Amino acid sequence: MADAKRALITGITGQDGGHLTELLHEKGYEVFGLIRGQRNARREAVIDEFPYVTLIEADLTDQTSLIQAVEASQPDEVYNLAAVSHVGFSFRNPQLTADITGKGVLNLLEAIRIAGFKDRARFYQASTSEMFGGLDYNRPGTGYNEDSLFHPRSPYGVAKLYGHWITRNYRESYDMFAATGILFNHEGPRRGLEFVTRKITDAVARIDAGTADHVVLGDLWPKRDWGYAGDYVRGMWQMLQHDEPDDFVLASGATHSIEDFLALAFAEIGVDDWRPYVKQDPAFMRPAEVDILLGDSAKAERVLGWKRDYDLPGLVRLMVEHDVALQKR
Ligand code: NAP
Ligand code: G4F
Repeated sequence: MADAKRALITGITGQDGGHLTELLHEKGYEVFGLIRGQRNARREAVIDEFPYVTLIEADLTDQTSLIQAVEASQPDEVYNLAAVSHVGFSFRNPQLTADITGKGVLNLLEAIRIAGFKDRARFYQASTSEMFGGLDYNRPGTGYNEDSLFHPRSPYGVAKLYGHWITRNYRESYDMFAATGILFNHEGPRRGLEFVTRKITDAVARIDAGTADHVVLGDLWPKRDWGYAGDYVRGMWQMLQHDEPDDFVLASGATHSIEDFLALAFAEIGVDDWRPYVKQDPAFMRPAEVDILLGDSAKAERVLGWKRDYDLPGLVRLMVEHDVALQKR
């Protein structure tokens, strides 16, 4: 392991953290993962699945713990995936979201500088299509790209925009290799049950197993540009292997409504009409909605050679098959 590259991942207990850990391990990296809290419920699962990872206790809101994490891991690459990442939750917890998703990025960049790693560690910031806002006035026909206007529509989107710009600022001010990936929605079997795609595939599997007879959702008309998380973490890694730090959109280039996703997911268990199985509750609706997201990842494809393996039907099949198998177990 003496010559192995060393990567520090924040958010290792999350969806992308799991995919990225697998990818970096396959590539021969020594992987360090930040874990927060004195009794994190997901710690044992991470140790079981990734026994080769070194976990380091730290929190994005605690500067001292971040400096110690950088010193302990001596990273060549830092992937900042940690965040309050649920848009609905961010409306109910706006200050917490600002502290973690926004200022947490500054805390980590400063930790890298203070620990003396600014010229060694390459930094990836998990920016998001939520920064665009999906409104009519700034909706480009071909999809949002790296030059599109930002108009965040949630405390989450606003906090992420701070994280995006502070990363660019550290690149410009301190000559750090600090890259941002503006990623559109990406999903898969590791997705948390609080997000709409996994909530649907989990419910479809329960309905198929006869242990549930409906799912309760919010608005069904919003459109998202959905891809597979495994494809997107490969793009993150490619951004840090590029010869200079930059900003890249990763997206599928297609947009579909929640209704479209429901139709595909229920079709996997042989149900043609999903409507009798879906109820709606305003509790799952947001004070301001992002109407439509559509991304244009031509730059990442051209400059990095980024490619996707999954389209939406393939992604839905993967998720439903996974959740049906879970129910059978
Ligand atoms: P996720 O599954 O919700 O994971 C979030 C991670 O952040 C968890 O590991 C969580 O750890 C950690 N975390 C939260 N607060 C923390 C704190 N104060 N200190 C340290 N760690 C903390 O998110 P994801 O889907 O993997 O997304 C990864 C990143 O990409 C996030 O920043 C998200 O905002 C961004 N993003 C995601 C998408 C997408 O479609 N998935 C698209 C664009 C951008 P605990 O286990 O301790 O809670
Ligand atoms: O699955 P969602 O919660 O994802 P959302 O809000 O698009 O955010 C995700 O993608 C972002 C990238 O664009 C990331 F930055 C962010 O971290 C996160 O990963 O909701 C998708 C859509 C929304 O329009 C929401 O209003 O589904 C709608 N929806 C309808 N019913 C629901 C529900 N969303 C959730 N979570 N739960 C529902 O019951």
